[in-house]
Amino acid sequence: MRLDVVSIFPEYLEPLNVSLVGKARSRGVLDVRVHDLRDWTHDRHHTVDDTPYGGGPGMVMKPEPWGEALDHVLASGAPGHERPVLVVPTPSGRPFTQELAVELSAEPWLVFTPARYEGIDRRVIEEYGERLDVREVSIGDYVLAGGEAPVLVMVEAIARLLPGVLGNAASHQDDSFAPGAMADLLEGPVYTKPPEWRGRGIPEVLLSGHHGRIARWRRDQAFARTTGHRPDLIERCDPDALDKYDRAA
Ligand code: 6GU
Repeated sequence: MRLDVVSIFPEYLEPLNVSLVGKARSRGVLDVRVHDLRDWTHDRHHTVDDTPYGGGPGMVMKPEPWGEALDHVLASGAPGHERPVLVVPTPSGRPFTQELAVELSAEPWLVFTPARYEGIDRRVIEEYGERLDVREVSIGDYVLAGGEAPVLVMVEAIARLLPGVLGNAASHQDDSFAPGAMADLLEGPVYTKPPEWRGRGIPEVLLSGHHGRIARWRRDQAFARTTGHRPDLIERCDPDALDKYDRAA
């Protein structure tokens, strides 16, 4: 998968060289290219923003540098892969969910446009929306100073789904929010050695070797945690996904 990121803070994207995403890059699973938006400015001060039409606080990112940057990135597409999905991080976007991460992980090419200030001149989104699949996406109900941290969040969520990136393919099968048997339930607690730490032991059932009882216990823990932390997930879950034990709880 190829990923391009255009930003006025390319150094903010340095963590893409680290850990899981960094390893995917060095293994050739990911081709990540970070671009400095200011490379497509032509004035002495490398200006990327200006005051908003209609007045109001803050600044708006000018369309011309974005247009030149995106034209440059699009022109570098390999034959057969000329049209990336354009991911535009914005607090006014659609929610970024595990479902969207799965969908985007199937794309050969994603281009991210993290903005600062009050966002990008609307005409840029209109212009590329005529040629590309454009997704305006928010990572949650809070406001950040810019889209770079959301890009790191989204790339990590997407990269770990790519074949050959996680050591163990089974390790995301029962993730919180993964589709499947534990769908819509948060993951419960986990334990490892030593068997006793500061006087605290391990739940007996996990030492029993009884796979049926262990699965039952994990499911009950997941249900209890979801009820406590995210009652909204229980409300909207398919009643058939709850079993008789859950309903009794
Ligand atoms: Cl994608 N951008 C900004 N600036 N703030 C956010 C966000 C994105 N998602 C949640 N808050």
